[in-house]
Amino acid sequence: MLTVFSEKHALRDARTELYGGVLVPPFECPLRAEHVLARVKQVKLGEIVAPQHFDIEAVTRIHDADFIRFLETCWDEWSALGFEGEAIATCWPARGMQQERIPHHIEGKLGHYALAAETSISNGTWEAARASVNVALSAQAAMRDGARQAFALCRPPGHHAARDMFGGYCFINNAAVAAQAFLDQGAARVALLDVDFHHGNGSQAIFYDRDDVMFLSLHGDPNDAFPHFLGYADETGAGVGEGYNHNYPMGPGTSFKTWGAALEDACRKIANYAPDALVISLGVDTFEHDPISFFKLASDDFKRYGATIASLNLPTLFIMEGGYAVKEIGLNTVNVLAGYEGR
Ligand code: B3N
Ligand code: ZN
Repeated sequence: MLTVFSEKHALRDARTELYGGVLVPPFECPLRAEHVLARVKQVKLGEIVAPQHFDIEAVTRIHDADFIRFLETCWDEWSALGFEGEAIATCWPARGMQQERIPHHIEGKLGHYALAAETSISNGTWEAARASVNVALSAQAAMRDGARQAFALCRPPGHHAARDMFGGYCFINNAAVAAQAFLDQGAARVALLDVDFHHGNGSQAIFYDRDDVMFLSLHGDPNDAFPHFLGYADETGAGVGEGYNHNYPMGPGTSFKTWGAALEDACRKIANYAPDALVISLGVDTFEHDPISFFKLASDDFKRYGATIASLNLPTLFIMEGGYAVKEIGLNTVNVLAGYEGR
């Protein structure tokens, strides 16, 4: 399987994440991608290539232009004010306040465009996020040119990023941009299956009122897990999108038996939908020893579910999302890809 990887991921190297009321070193760190790349090389998964450059129009098919401009300029605006720390939102348009107004001051812009406070914007974040979406688009282009499957080793991840919001370590929604690229190249339907531990709120919101992308997500019950305010089972789509959104929230301690049954159900829905392409938001924070999650998948389970995804027999684009057990992230991620390839 082809892997696309950009060294520019390392430009996303924030010093701080807000967790438990304290600024801690981010769980989403450069070492993650390096470990995945090392494992791809170790098992000789296939060719590894650098991304091509894509015009921003591929990104603004999904994201608002003003949001992209904000991501591009946020660090400069923030650092020009002489703050000691990284850019973190502290003030939001809460209930009863103006939702649509975008204040001039960077504090106001951060509140408008942030969906949560844990993710700081640091120097280099924009460049890394831009490279990350180029990784996704390059892997997608390889499939346009004939590859049956590809692995986009994206970092930073993307599935929490909505049309005009960042957060949950995500800035540009790599999977959504890639799904849209399939459609723009002639696909009639794309399925986006999110197996990351966290609900892909950004992907869901982007495609919620559409029937050309079916979104399915297996994740920690938002009652107990980030992003808390989306990802419930009763969210089934809107308008022509009604019936094309499927959430599988699961509770603390969920085993592979339960998780695998949800995957089987999701795969049946995908097969009935008969998409032209399948995009997988591949997070491996479902791992039993992940430091921020609560599912109990073992390393071998990742191989097993890779094989389940392969049984759909669809052109499949894997997009890297979360996973914070850094020592095992390479093993678990590549197990999915190896399992998919029947190794
Ligand atoms: O959810 C958390 C969180 C939970 C537990 C933690 N422990 C026990 C150390 C630490 C953090 N934080 C909120 C931000 C989560 C972003 C998730 C990003 C992701 O992987 N999305 O797929
Ligand atoms: Zn996650």
